[in-house]
Amino acid sequence: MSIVRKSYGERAKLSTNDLSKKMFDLMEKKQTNLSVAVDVTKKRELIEIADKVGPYICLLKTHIDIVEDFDNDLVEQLKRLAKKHNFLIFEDRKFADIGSTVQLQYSSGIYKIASWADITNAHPIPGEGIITGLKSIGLPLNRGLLLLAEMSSAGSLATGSYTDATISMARRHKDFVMGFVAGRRLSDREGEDFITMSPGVGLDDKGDSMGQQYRTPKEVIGACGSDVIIVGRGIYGKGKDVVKEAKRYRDAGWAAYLGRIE
Ligand code: S5P
Repeated sequence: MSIVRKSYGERAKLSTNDLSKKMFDLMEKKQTNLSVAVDVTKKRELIEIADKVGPYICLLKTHIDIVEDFDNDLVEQLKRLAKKHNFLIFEDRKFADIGSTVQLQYSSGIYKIASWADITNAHPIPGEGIITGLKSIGLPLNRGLLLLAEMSSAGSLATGSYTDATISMARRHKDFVMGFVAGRRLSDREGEDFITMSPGVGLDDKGDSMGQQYRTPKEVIGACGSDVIIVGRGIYGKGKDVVKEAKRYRDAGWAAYLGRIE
């Protein structure tokens, strides 16, 4: 796989996927390829962190179902912060069911994810119907989907032919599938440009006690050609200064990107 030397701005111009275009444009303008994964269980904490990291991120990643005091006002506040700081919202729902079920999970229930999350993601395990189902809800709302082609955790089964089949599925739905959650750039075919977002990024630790594995922004963006670093506990973990860490990861991610395109 060759490393992409094009800037995010150039890729925005060339992209055929509306949301990728928006994402690349935002990254170029705001000079950040950092996404913060805010895995906290209290509404107030989620909003507080989102507001603090807002100026430094291109994308806020949520796990909305872990928030104990979830209500519609949380969604309204997140949307307001997204506007205030100019970032997109990614609900990391990891859908993994048949098309007809994911349609309902995406549009309905308490969370009504499709109504507020610019981006969500899905495991390709059920086959292409999962994309068709999500697309029927998301595309009319200008939403985008990431497929989990690889995972950052030790022993992940998403490797080899599974990852290859995921790329083929994405190619058949380029209007809705904007790219992948993966550890590296997966495709450099002429005329297509999937965005790659990589979790499992840390500057201080190598992993956690439950199989998470961390690499540095330099490895992920520079050597492996990914586009967005997803960082959680490295920024908001115990005793951390959230703003200081967000700046630090933003700077590290951006430096790795500049080193790659130059
Ligand atoms: O392979 C993956 C895919 C995802 S989306 N590995 C991951 O860790 N994630 C998510 O990224 C995970 O659900 C969590 O929200 C975040 C990583 O958090 P951290 O605290 O380990 O940086």
